Amino acid sequence: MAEPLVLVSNAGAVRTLRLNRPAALNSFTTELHGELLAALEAAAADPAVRCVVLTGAGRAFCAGQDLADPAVAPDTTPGAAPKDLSQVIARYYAPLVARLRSMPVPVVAAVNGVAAGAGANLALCCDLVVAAHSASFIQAFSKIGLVPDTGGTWLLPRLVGPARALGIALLGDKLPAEEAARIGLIWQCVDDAALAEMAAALATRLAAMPTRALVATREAMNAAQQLDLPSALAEEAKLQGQLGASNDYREGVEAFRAKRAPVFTDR
Ligand code: T3D
Repeated sequence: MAEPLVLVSNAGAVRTLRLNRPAALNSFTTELHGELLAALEAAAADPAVRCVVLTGAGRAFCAGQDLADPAVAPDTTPGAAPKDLSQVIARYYAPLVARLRSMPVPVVAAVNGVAAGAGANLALCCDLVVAAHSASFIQAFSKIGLVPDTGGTWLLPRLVGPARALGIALLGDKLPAEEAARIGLIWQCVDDAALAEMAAALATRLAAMPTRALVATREAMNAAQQLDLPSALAEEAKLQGQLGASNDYREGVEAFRAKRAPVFTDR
């Protein structure tokens, strides 16, 4: 039987999804897309999962689209019709971004090596991005005549501002993890040897937190990008109204008053 393209493991309430095409730097084929989306759906549907970690097998996180995949690679035969990449994006990448950005639990990217093209933006779609010191981020699209996809045009200017976003996207240079953390593209850069432990500790911490409040925070911050202040205040009031009726809020306040650690259970 063929090895899975996404390795799934559990540690307590943390589910780790490991992209597993190391010989091709975990680049995306249609099969990998299918397995990753299914693994994310399964994690989203499993009440025992309270945080997801996304990482890569081998020396890379993900090198984006597999450029050797005949389904998408240009046919260089003279006169051959061009492939319609809009279909590839609509069918595979857009659903992946939508699924990641709407997960009912926080998602941590543990970027263990190079993250290029769609692979870089896959990582940036996650809620917190921790990268090994030797990892790097490359908006490789411009080098092959494409525009950033997998949410790159939306994410990059929001994360680092329009000037840096455009420089990163136009030049397609390798951005080392340390620099990515310095400019606010990612949450943290850690020693290579510490990555797995740090990502696990972060995920375990998030898993013990009030999940609904974390997810509502992500959603409110995303929504606020499009809102004026009065509308953002109204959105905060609406969410606070919902969360104020939750078991987790009651538990958080009770635990505070009793000077004990809270045990959050809502999801
Ligand atoms: O096309 C569409 O469907 C639209 C969607 C597009 C989304 C995208 O992601 S477009 C961007 C696609 N990705 C890239 O352009 C990145 C291509 N890869 C690289 O630039 C380099 O491989 C890296 C900078 C990521 C790493 O460089 P390096 O020197 O560490 O490794 P390498 O030697 O280049 O690669 C190692 C192997 O992985 C090599 O195979 P081999 O020679 O050992 O058999 C290489 O061909 C393979 N590999 C790396 N990236 C890809 C890949 N194979 C297929 N597709 C790849 N993207």
